[in-house]
Amino acid sequence: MLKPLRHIGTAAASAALCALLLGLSTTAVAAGIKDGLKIAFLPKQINNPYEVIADDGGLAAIKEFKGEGKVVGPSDAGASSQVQYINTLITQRQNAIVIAANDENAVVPYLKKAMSQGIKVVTFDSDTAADGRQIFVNQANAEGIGRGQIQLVSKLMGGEGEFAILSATPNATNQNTWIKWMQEELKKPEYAKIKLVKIAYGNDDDQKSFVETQGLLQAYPNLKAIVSPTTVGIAAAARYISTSSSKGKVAVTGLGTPNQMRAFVKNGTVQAFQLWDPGQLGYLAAYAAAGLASGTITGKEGESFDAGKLGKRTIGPKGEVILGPPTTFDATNIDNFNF
Ligand code: RAM
Repeated sequence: MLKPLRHIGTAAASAALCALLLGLSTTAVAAGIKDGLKIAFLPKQINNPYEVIADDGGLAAIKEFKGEGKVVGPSDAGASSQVQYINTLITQRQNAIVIAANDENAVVPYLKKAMSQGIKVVTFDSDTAADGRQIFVNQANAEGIGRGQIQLVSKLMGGEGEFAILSATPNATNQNTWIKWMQEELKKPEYAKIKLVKIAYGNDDDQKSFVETQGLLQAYPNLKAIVSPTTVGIAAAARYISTSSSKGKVAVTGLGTPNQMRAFVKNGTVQAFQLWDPGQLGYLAAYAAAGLASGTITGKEGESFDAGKLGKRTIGPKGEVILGPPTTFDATNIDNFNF
């Protein structure tokens, strides 16, 4: 009799221990995060597939810590298109706004107004000037992204020839920062035979990016590559080139989502391109916003916060939190990614 009883006792004890551990781990997922936080995502544009994945990642995080999440935003990435949404979110008394800014400065006065009323502001994907937010959640180190794009295109061009950049909007903070680092990288002697002939802007609009691609090919008959550091631009450029006589002659690379680029890799239009996981970016940004809104962090360098399945993250200089390094996709690995 003793043995089974002891056995039951042990089972009960281990069940209790399990419950305790489970309880602890549930608390750990949302360490210090208040229930019911109202967090709004404000992407560059609501109809950009990249932004949709990022926002969905944010909403998944908000569900984990039992907040109330929502996504609002403009259909174009114009400099001031987000202002009216910020004003509405202030009126609605959101606890935090998570914004991918279309312009470094245009939204700042409105975000400052939000912060002065106790609403926490996190930028992600595309930053504002530092006084417009408390934390910037960056997809990867900006210098690394910019330099990496040149290293990749140089390889695809065999180290020489003309190339053009097809960017997003002329005011996009993220693309402009990456382009600045691309130009820095180009100063190195190993790129002496590579020439950047033009920076074109497709405004993160599919049709405009398509037409700009056509224009680049016409204006620069010797073009050997187009680098498009925007998921909208690279997909439009690849679509144009895939059915043109430039296919196989002009390399297309940049930053794209594997799901949008898969067909172009398979049909030989694109050899390699890069990105990070946009869903993880939104997820991390939501946890940063929750930490600020719960008072567990203030945005100062050195503070750490719990980011759910992404673990503990630490705030770096200038309130920046970095997700991680980008991945290079090509025919050998693209099928391992579904976003
Ligand atoms: C587009 C947007 C976004 C950028 C990606 C790479 O979807 O411009 O801001 O991070 O491309």
